[in-house]
Amino acid sequence: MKTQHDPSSSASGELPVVPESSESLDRLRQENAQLRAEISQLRAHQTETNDAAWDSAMQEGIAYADGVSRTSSLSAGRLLKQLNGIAKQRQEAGLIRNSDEFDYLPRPQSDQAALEADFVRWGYCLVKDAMSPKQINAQVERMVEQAEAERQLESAIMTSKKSTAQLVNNLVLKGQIFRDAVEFKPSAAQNGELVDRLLTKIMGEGFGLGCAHGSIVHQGGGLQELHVDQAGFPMPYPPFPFGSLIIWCYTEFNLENGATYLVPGSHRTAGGATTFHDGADLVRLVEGEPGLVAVCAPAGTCILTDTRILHGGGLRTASGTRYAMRCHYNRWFVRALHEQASVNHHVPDSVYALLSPRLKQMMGIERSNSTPVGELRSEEANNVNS
Ligand SMILES: O=C(O)CCC(=O)C(=O)O
Ligand SMILES: [Fe+2]
Repeated sequence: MKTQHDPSSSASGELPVVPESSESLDRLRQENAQLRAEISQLRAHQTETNDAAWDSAMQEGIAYADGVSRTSSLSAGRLLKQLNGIAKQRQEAGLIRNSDEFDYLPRPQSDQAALEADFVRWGYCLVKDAMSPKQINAQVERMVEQAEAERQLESAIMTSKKSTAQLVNNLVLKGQIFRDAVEFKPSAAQNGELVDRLLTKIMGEGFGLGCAHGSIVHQGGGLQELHVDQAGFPMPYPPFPFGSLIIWCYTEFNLENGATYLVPGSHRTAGGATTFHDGADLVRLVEGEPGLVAVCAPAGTCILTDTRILHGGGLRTASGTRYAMRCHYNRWFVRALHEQASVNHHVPDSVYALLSPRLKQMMGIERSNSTPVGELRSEEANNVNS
């Protein structure tokens, strides 16, 4: 039967047919969810365009700073203060659960589409068997040797009290094996190319390296305050991360072993809006469901995180040691983020000679090209500058 046009309706054409099949109901539900997500994103980014709003903004002057921050930005730093001590409190109270207790949270896997879905929904995903046991052994061996040498030289960076954790900074200067892993060569990380593809989707082509360091956590070490890894950027955050911290698990990650604590889903809403804005109640997120969890992953897993996710190093209560390499990658226009990373400031010539073109690009230290490029060629020919 043909549907009649209802003249009193606001629709100008034919009225839509009421769907009968469950297939079209599903499709409409999806469309509806998509539209709701778009509306909530638009609300989050609504712009005031009236004259009164312009007048008060102009009167306020350049006010992207919060009056406290030295970096002239409304940074997440003060917002994060509400979480001071909360990881320790929850750990002591036994309130941090292993992520594998929640059947909906990410599990290690190799299917790219499923990994992308986890990353979008929860702010992290776990690449299964990203390194083989042999590759792990070779890297741990080199890291332990380097860590020992730095302690001997009294230049070691101890990051937890009573020397229960050590940071081995600037790994790209400290071994070919680390350089190869940083640029995802299958010789150093058997599933590195998948990690590379995911990072390229997260940050776009030509992403850079913020830092690559070794993390050695013994019993009693590892605990950090909860934070985000892009806290230096002004809030509110755009609907995408500026970078991604990835963690190569050289040993098994779980609550007792000092796995990374994180709040799954704290990075964004379904529509892409940020959770981080002035006045945000972060404690509610930490105490909610699933709340703060310890990421479970067997040795060999690579954990990819969205830099907007709330997380921190977890306390190791078990005996023994947690070994990992943490690499922070950034969109191509962002410089090294980690305050400790000085890797790009001084690269000895002997190491520079060993760097691949991609590593140089990642580190932002390509040598300048002595041949003039593009429009500058004609400039040189015409000597317009003299
Ligand atoms: O090592 C970890 O588990 C996390 C460390 C971390 O979040 C960081 O160094 O920014
Ligand atoms: Fe972090």
